[in-house]
Amino acid sequence: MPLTILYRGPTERGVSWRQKVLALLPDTRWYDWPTVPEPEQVDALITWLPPDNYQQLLPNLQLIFSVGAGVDQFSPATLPPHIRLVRMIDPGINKMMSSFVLSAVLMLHRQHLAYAQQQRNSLWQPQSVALPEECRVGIMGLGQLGAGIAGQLAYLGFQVAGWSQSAKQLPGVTTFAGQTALADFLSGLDILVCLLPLTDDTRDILCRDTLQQLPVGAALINAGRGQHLVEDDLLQLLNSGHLSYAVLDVFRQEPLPAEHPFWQHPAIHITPHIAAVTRHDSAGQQLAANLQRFLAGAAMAGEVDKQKGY
Ligand code: NDP
Ligand code: OXD
Repeated sequence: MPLTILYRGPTERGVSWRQKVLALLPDTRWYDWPTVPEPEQVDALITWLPPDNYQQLLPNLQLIFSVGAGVDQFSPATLPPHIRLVRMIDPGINKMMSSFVLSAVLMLHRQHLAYAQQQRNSLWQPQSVALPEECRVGIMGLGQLGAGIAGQLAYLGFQVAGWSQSAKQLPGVTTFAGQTALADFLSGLDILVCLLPLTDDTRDILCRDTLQQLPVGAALINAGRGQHLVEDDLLQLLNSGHLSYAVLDVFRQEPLPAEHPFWQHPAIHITPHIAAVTRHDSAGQQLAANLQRFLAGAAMAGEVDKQKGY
């Protein structure tokens, strides 16, 4: 049976993905939201955010494809058993997240945020200079994104640690697993990078209790989700000097409201959720290949364990 797909998102990306899917699976029927002539025929929904009441609207839905790597917006554990959830696994996302995290680590390591402030005050004042091997970077989340980035940081000479749910072995990376190892992981870091998925276990994980286990002067990079971070706790730890800087790409409310204290804080560097952006070209190919796997009854890349939530 050919598939009927409902796509919801920017038109340009829809055109590109439709072409790639039809090139591989020419019998596919493709609807672009909000035009859904036969909603009961829709097998697969491709979207970043699900439309209201989509499960009632699409009674035969079998598949949801997130256009991004994260799936928390679908509340995976609440999906019925017959709906499978697939996140975007795409080399383009990996490359972009790598360049974001590497640039943020290097910016902190070489004190560029301090120099940016000094420049605003015409202040010529060298900061301490360290070699990469004198800087300890820890990655929370050693999945598709975190594991590769940990390896790249190790290659650059940084001391790298990683923390995940299950035990891992990665060349050049000291690994920690599970809640019981979190304190040991945190206590030896100069820079903490959050690349966790948002689940019930990871919501608010970047709170006072966790962040104050970092050594004094450590910095935070959050490219996971805004709901990982307890914002007031971060402000207090920056203001007390326990933490030196925070580089934040994701926020509890996006766009970040104009009156939010983060905007004017001298120790916070903000980017507008751009660490990794799904690309039309490579992601479209991944999507088409996954649909082909689905029709062949094969395992799809990035299918989410709905109970785990990632
Ligand atoms: P993966 O699912 O591949 O990896 C998740 C990692 O987190 C795994 O190593 C997993 O451990 C670990 N983990 C999950 N829960 C826990 C926990 N309770 N304790 C310890 N470790 C845990 O995800 P990706 O690497 O593909 O993506 C990570 C997240 O990055 C996405 O979910 C999304 O939120 C965010 N993201 C942000 C973007 C941006 O632009 N800012 C862009 C893309 C993604 P284990 O391996 O043992 O299961
Ligand atoms: C994603 C994101 O999850 O953009 O892909 O945050």
